[in-house]
Amino acid sequence: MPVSTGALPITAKNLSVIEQSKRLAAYTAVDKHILPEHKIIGIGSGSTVPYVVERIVTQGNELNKDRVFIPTGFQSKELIVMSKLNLGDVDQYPTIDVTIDGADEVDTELNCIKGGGACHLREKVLAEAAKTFILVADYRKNVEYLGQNFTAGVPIEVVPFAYAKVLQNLQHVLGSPNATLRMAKAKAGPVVSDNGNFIIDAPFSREDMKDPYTIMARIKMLTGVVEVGLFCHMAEASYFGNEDGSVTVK
Ligand code: ABF
Repeated sequence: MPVSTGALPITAKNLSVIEQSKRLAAYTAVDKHILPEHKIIGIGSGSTVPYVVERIVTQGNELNKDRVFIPTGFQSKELIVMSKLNLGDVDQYPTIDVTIDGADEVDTELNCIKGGGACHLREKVLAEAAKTFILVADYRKNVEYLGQNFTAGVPIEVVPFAYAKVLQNLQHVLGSPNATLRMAKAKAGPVVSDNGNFIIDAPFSREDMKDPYTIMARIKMLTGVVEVGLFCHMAEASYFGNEDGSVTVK
């Protein structure tokens, strides 16, 4: 059940309410879950995660000099390097103490949609590698069921060679007639992930989304699909910053 902790006052005058909410969620999650004994830390992607890193930096160089930070992609790698934290890779550290990441939507069972930023393959690897996986987001991401607000659909990473066939299967076999290939801004071409793959966004009905695990498993069976942006029963907790300065914890 959600509980409101009212953990931190929001004071920054130059941040919008949404940015303040992201920061509140991130700070609260770091304070609760990034403990002195945690040495290997996964850093996710998106616009909430910079506040996670910002808070970790305030824990001080004494603690951080003995830690290694594993990024989920180009953006978080830059963030780690710019913050002068130690950079590592998941092939060196396949077991991570805690990974903190953002989400596009989180339901009441802590299932979530991720991949709005096209990083969900690496995000899922770091989520699975983590002993504890924590989500941080602003209040707009806190939903009853997946697809409630995030209507773009489930992000699906596909190898370029197979995208047309996967798209056809999603539209005509798996019940997502509006599935589309994600295009870069100004339609300059398809969005390409950090792994050199394409992204398909596939909206599913409310009925289908009642069972996200089954949808995820069916999509993953399509040849050419690399990863699906449905994370089912992976997160231990999710923190949402609210407009009134409180934090909802699921
Ligand atoms: C990543 O960034 C995602 O998987 C998700 O698509 C997005 C969440 O972004 P934000 O923190 O910007 O809302 O974590």
